[in-house]
Amino acid sequence: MTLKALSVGFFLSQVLAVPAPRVDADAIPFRIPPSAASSIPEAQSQLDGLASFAYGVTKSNLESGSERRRTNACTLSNLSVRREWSTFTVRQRKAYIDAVLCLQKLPAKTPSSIATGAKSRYDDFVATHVQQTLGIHHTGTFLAWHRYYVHEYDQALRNECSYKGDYPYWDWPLSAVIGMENHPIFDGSDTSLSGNGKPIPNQGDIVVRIADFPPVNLPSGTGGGCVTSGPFKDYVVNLGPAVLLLPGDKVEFRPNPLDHNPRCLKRDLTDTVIKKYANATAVVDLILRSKDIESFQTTMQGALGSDSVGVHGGGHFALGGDPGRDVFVSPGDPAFFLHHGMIDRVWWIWQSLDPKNRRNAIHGTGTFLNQPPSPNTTLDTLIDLGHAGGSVRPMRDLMSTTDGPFCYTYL
Ligand SMILES: [Cu+2]
Repeated sequence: MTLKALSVGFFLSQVLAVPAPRVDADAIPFRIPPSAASSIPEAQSQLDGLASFAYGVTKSNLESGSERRRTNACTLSNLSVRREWSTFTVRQRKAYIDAVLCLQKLPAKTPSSIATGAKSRYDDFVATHVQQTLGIHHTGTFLAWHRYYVHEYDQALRNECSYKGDYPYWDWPLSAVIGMENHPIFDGSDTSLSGNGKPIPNQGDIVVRIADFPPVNLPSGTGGGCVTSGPFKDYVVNLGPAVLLLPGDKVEFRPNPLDHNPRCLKRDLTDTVIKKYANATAVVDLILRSKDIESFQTTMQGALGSDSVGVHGGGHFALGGDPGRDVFVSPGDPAFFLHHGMIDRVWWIWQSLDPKNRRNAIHGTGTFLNQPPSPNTTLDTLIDLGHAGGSVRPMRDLMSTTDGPFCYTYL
């Protein structure tokens, strides 16, 4: 939180007014705010407080062991910490980038009979997401599936590319304050995940259409073309498009998005979108207003028929470009994995506010908006990440960041 506090120093005093992490949950003098502040600095302060509280709850659970299974080896001493990219040193950023580049060079495990376009270990993750998209968005599995997916990506970086650092996430509210291109993830430097795409002027709106619901119109950004600098300037996107939304209400797709279709990574960084859908007020409002998992995950993905794409869509559409605007192929942009780190963090915070009722809360079925109708997702529903990695696991293993196979927290 150091740099965040620095970059938005004008409300440093309020940040300091909330308890710092590394304190016992019971000792946290924290009152859950009744609602999100409309003032961005105040909402940021609320969010910092909520995250500190969640950290305290996680820590206290590990100390007491009350939430742990006896077989679980997660303790305070091996608890890994996920941090915002801005808090990484130059060296730490480079280590992470090197590991991602390594994954993009390793051979794929996905047989070409399944996906001729899966050319690298990195592509295994993209291919799995493409194959399962309609079973993992607007379903009961959405949050847990992506938690497991991000975890296995983290594991691949460590086990196959010798990564030893912390896992990074993307703090959207910071981008909403300082602008996408000023965020160290997207500033285009050697220590970013590459920046904006080459500017393409006079682009039309992006029109998001789902089923028969009224569409949501989003402005296009300040880029649109291939990224021009940074570590992923020469990175080749191999898979897709499947349903790529283009400016001017157009859609691009391939008959088989798993076929090989090499092209550059495009971005269209869009401040308007991150400011509108994923600023601090929006994030805190999502956390505080959602009283059950149904409303939490629906609001997060954009309630259909509302004019919102939620914080989830907010992050994806603020990246823009190709494959950023393709719900199937979006993990083809390396920033996806920092975006979904933040998605997971927000879920972790929300769960921590009422662990008894929220830790195992699931709502939904196994099909996108339950079309075609399918059975309800339960704690016994199995999640299979295919060639991306990991064993087939029941949902119950994926509901906690410390009780089960995972052992991490967020700062
Ligand atoms: Cu997804």
